[in-house]
Amino acid sequence: MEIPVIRDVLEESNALAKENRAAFDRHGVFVVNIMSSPGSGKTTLLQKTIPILKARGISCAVIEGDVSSTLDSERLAPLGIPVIQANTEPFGGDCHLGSHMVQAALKYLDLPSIEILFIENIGNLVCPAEFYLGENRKVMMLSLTEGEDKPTKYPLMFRECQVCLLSKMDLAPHLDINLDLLESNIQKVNSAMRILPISAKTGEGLMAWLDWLVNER
Ligand SMILES: Nc1nc2c(ncn2[C@@H]2O[C@H](COP(=O)(O)OP(=O)(O)OP(=O)(O)O)[C@@H](O)[C@H]2O)c(=O)[nH]1
Ligand SMILES: [Mg+2]
Repeated sequence: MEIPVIRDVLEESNALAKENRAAFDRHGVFVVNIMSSPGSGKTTLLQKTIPILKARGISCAVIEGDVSSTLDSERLAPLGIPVIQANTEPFGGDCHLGSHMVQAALKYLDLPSIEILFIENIGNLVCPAEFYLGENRKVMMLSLTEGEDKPTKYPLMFRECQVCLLSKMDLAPHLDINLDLLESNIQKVNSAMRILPISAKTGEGLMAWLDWLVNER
């Protein structure tokens, strides 16, 4: 008797991601998957970024990933853009968004009217890096409070992403973080990675981040 073996556990996931990507491409939607540990500042950055994009006439939407709750979506709702909350708790509490969840969220979005779709992935520095969702770019955030050793200890996230936003720069004077060491640790893992220091609190680096977004689109 021949026993079927699923050789690529990601096969099905990637097939759905490709369908997502085809839908994004068909409608000219630029999709950015933002990933980080819990609390690095993803939602806060979106709260600062989206109003500026809106003021420039660029329409945005967000798929908000969390294990549980609609708290982050509630923070983004006042921006007046489409926000879809994707919770994994009812399906076992996955620590990352899957391409099937993005596909489910697309049913609630009018893609032709969206220019940039942000996917805020579930806060986790490991699992989200493993899954392609159909996005155009993967961006990660590392807050200064997390330490210089994270690129060495959690390399996949740093390898997979094109940009590392170093967040909470305003806290630098209060921390013992060695920024040169952190940057060199990032470069050892991914020498092509673009490092953008930002502070959502003071606005430092926000323009460089917006320039990157607009240019990449
Ligand atoms: N000092 C400082 N605090 C910040 C900054 N950005 C975010 N925070 C704070 O960090 C905390 C977490 O921010 P969030 O934006 O909720 O982080 P998140 O990555 O979306 O968190 P999860 O969705 O739970 O993974 C909040 O208390 C923010 O006010 C910053 O630039 N400087
Ligand atoms: Mg958040």
